[in-house]
Amino acid sequence: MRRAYLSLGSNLGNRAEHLARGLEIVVANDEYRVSQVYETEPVGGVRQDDFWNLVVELTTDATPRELLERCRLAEGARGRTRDVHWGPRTLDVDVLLVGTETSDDPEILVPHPRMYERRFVLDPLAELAPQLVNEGQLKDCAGRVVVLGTLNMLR
Ligand code: PH2
Ligand code: MG
Ligand code: MG
Repeated sequence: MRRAYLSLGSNLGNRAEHLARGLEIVVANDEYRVSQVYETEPVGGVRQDDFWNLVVELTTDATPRELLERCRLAEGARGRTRDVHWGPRTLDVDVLLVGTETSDDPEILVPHPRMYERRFVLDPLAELAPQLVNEGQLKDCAGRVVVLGTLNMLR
């Protein structure tokens, strides 16, 4: 067993519901801890509404590939379509870290190659696992973020 971290984001439709339902799918039968929900300014891509983002920690034996499959299942279940690159989405789930494993499979790069540039990833990650993020990394990365509270509170 090791700790894996996934990032969930939504900025289209009922964001709390997409996050909550998606979360149920990605955790499967693993033990998990979830960060609070952060309202975050869109980074890159087209002009679009603010995202709600969170990070979940799994205690799992799943491989990066298996985790990617869960991400795709959860996105599909929430009606995710892929029309605009980095455009608005009901649910996006990305694998950030899987223990100390690295993956150079182009479909599932681990650690996530852009995670340290993104405040919407690092703030919720630091909430769950402060040892994985340092002050300098937080200072250098982009995007306004506001803590909204727990997912249960927002549903
Ligand atoms: N996801 C992206 C691009 N930009 N910005 C925010 N704030 N939150 C996201 O989840 C996000 C983004 C690509 O997946
Ligand atoms: Mg993403
Ligand atoms: Mg994605």
